[in-house]
Amino acid sequence: MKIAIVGATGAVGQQMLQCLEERNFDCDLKLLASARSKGKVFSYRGKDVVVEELNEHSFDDVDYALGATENDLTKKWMPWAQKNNVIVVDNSSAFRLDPDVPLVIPEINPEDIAKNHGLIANPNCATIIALVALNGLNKRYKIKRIICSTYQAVSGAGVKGIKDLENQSKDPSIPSQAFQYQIAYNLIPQIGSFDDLGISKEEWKMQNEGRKIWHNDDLLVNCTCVRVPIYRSHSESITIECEEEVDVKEAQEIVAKTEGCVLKDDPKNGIYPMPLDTTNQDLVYVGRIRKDISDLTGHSLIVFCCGDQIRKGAATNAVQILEKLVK
Ligand code: 11C
Repeated sequence: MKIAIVGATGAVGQQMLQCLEERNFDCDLKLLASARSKGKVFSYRGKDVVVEELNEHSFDDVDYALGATENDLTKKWMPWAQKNNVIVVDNSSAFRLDPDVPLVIPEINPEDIAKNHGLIANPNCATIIALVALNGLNKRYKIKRIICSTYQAVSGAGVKGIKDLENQSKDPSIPSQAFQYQIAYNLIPQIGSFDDLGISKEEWKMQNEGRKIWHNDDLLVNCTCVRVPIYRSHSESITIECEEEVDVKEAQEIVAKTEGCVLKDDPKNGIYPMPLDTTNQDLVYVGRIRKDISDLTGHSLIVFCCGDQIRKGAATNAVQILEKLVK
């Protein structure tokens, strides 16, 4: 079996390589990237793999591909993969809302993988982390509405975002490559461009993608997405309004049993999720679970969650989909 990683030298592509290695994925690997990275060498399961330049013949001998490129480039190479009947798990947002393309979080809707026509989309990182945290609660209480504020790591903007934080932490006068403003010692309440309603592209994703993943077209989401000077874990403060009345103790028990989650909820003893603790591992930490006292019906709950953006928010989720596909 031959698997290609497209965009293999970026932050997500490199993490995909590491995830495959950690999971001892038995395959021949092809690493594809731009001309600039051609010839770089990486190791996979004890063998050297040389990065090749992506072109229309790259997929001639490939069975599956993991996509980790920006939307424009993804749209360019996808027909080359499809021409060769390659099954693709793609991390870009280019095809996520296409009705023919399943959008999958394996802990939530693995059954949708079987509906694929050669392409499965990986959701946005903030969406994955929130929905994994909320999935058990959604099953029990049926979430109608989500109000979310995100604290998103610089890794969401790729290697350039990580470099900006590294550089500016030492010298704030170094100009940003990935952001409109200095990110060290600052935060930026903009991720993606704004529309006429004043809502950014990133802020639409949790509603649009959440509806598709949970198969609930009535889900309402109001999101404020903020970039913060944290390297690679996103954090999210989330209020959920549910059809059923909620109970804090029961909600904690549900989260503790939810696949992909770890309950970290003993605030009086200083136990709650923090982005440093979720860095470089695959689980979503959930805590600060409490009633929303501003909703007198008792149907609303507040949670705080953190998850590694490059791993569960991107590469790990894609590799989990691939594992289910090849089974
Ligand atoms: C960020 N969530 O933190 C973005 C990165 O839709 O896959 C991923 C964008 C996406 O900037």
